[in-house]
Amino acid sequence: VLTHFKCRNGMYPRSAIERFMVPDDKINWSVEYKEYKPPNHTANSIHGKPWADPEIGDPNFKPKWNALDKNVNRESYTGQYLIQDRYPLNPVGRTGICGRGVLGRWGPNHAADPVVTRWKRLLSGELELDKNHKPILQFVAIKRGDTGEWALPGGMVDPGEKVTTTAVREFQEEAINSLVMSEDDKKEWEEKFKSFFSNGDEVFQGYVDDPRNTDNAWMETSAYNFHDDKGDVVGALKLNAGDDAVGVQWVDAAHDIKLYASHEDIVKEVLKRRLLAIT
Ligand code: RP5
Ligand code: MG
Ligand code: MG
Repeated sequence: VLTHFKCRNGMYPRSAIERFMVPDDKINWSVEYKEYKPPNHTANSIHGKPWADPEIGDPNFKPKWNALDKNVNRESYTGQYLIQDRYPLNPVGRTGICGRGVLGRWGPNHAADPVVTRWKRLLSGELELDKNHKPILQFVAIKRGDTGEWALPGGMVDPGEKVTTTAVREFQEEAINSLVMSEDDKKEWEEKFKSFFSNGDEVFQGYVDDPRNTDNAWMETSAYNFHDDKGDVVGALKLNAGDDAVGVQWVDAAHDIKLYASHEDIVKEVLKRRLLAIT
């Protein structure tokens, strides 16, 4: 069953607004919660941004909910979401805040997450094994500038952009700092890693328990695993934090790992699949 914790109770990010308390058993919209009066918040910073929707009720804003709306995907991976008095409703349930907070889109905000993996190796090149004699999977994590948490180097899908393209582009921007590369260096990099990034395995598609979610706007993502089994492709990757990332490193994909939003679930899924694939 889908649920959420990180977008419920406590302060809303980058604001002085406290979410209305939502107990576990009152998350679902179908459960009555008479006292529920969430504050309404849409951050000033998103008004008029080209990547943000207008206000609901703006005569020029005629969104097609639950559909591909021109270039903007307003479909949810969770199925049909409800519209209440013109506002889309979070498919998981109450978050204690309405409006769209810092998110640009009403309804689903689509992102993509790259999970770039390799096996941990000794200096000799041999696989390092854990105490159960299993190889140790590592993935590229970035430190988010906004919350300081370690996360996958994901980002928002641009209108009309292919989701797999977003995953690779965000990896380049946040983990390689391609934004400061010259066009020539970028071309060279792309040539070198073209085949590696051309076949990612889709490992997750769905709702993200992101701290920015509200009752009317939420994050969804598609995650792709790009795995370097021999370790000779990603070995050449020079990691360099860029854009809104303030750190980047290879991290062991352990079971007790703590990451931003739902990213630990995604990493655990990749770990499970990778270990299954070698036995
Ligand atoms: C998460 O937020 C997604 O899984 C993705 O990693 C990220 C996209 O937002 P930004 O990194 O662009 O803030 O929900
Ligand atoms: Mg980004
Ligand atoms: Mg990002």
